Amino acid sequence: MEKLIITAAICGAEVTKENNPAVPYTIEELVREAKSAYDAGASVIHLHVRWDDGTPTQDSGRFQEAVDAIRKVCPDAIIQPSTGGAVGMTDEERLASTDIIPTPEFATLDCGTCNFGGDEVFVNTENTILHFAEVMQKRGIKPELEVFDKGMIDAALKVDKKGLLDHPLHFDFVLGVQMSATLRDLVFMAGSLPPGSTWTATGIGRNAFDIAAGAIILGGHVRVGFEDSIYLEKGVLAKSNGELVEKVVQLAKLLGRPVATPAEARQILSL
Ligand code: KMH
Ligand code: ZN
Repeated sequence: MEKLIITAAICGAEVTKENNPAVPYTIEELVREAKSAYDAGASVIHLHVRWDDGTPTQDSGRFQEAVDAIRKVCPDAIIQPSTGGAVGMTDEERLASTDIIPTPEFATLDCGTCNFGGDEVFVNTENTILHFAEVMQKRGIKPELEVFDKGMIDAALKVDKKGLLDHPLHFDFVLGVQMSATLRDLVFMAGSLPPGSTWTATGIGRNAFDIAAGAIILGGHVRVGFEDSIYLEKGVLAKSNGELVEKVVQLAKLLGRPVATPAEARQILSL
């Protein structure tokens, strides 16, 4: 089995310091959290940024500042800007996170519209998905295809049919937002991909580590971090993203799956 790629989603756009005081907002806090995750074994940093007051932004200057600062302490990490941003942002606003130097090697591409709790809807129309795929392909950015349910795999494959995705494809299954975070559904999703694809799984909230264990066993890769879950175990807040990554590293060790370095992750992902 391939070595395990661990992605740390260190910040997100929704979680706040009220949820967990260690959630990073400032550049210094983002650097601290990225370094804790990288030191623990993460090879990919999935990045959202905030203004100092916690407001999410896709401002390219803020991304540039964050990436440059993270790069100083995690020199070979794969930094993956979010193009999802926060609910309600325009497409152009969202894509601005990739307008940095050097052009990112990897970025997310969300493959459908989904409910985000209450009245919140994360909108990704077919034209948005096509537009993001076209821009990323032109600029040589590998998309991580974010899928929140099975239909989004099919939506991604429609984009692929138009020639807008370079192979091999890489997916991230986000389980526990729209579809349930169960091993049954993880197995179904993993079995629904074209041959040669790679995939990562993310379990939201209390399912983070069940899904991580399932992904490790099934030959997928794992994403954890404050964007997805703030608890190390029931009732115990994680003090850092590094603690969440460390728990995945322990699971991988118990299950006999070595963890990939950033160089190995680049090879597995064909970056
Ligand atoms: N914050 C969500 C609205 C991504 O990073 O591409 C979108 C999101 C997905 O987090
Ligand atoms: Zn994200």
